[in-house]
Amino acid sequence: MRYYAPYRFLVYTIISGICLYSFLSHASISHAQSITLSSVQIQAASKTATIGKGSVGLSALAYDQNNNPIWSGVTYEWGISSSNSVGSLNPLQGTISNFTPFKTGTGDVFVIARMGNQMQAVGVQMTVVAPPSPADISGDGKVTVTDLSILLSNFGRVSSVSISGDVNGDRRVNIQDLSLLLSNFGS
Ligand SMILES: [Ca+2]
Repeated sequence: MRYYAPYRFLVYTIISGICLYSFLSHASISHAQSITLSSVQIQAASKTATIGKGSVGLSALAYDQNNNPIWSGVTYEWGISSSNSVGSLNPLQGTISNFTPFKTGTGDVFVIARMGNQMQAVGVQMTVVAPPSPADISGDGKVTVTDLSILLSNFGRVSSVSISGDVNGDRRVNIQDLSLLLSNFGS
């Protein structure tokens, strides 16, 4: 049969293709089952939070042994060190959590990632600071002689717009502002 051989070759090719497809499918399933939860990382919008200025967004993501993100099958549980609670977390489950500061200091926010019977955890230190004092005219975070100097250079001025040195915001720089500045001096 002259035409039988090519036909048989075609059949073998198709069977080989099916076998290869089957092998590759099996291989990829085996790969999926062997994902290792190698690490979890926290991304923080900021590691410094100011009291009264809202919450800071945090997100967690788990990574496999090849440092690729694991997009599904991982649960996240958030927590904060209780010995120095400087804020609260909400929600306590899921990839996203918000840190709301309420006391100055530092605290460790952590997340525990779980996948099957595998577990990884990571922490990030959050620093909570007090809102800036209105007496900090120069905006350098402290009330110093620099601020006193600015206030005194504008002393007695009245304006319809904001004036540098107007600590209490009444559009005039006077003894009240000086008093406020001196009571916050050095802070
Ligand atoms: Ca004033």
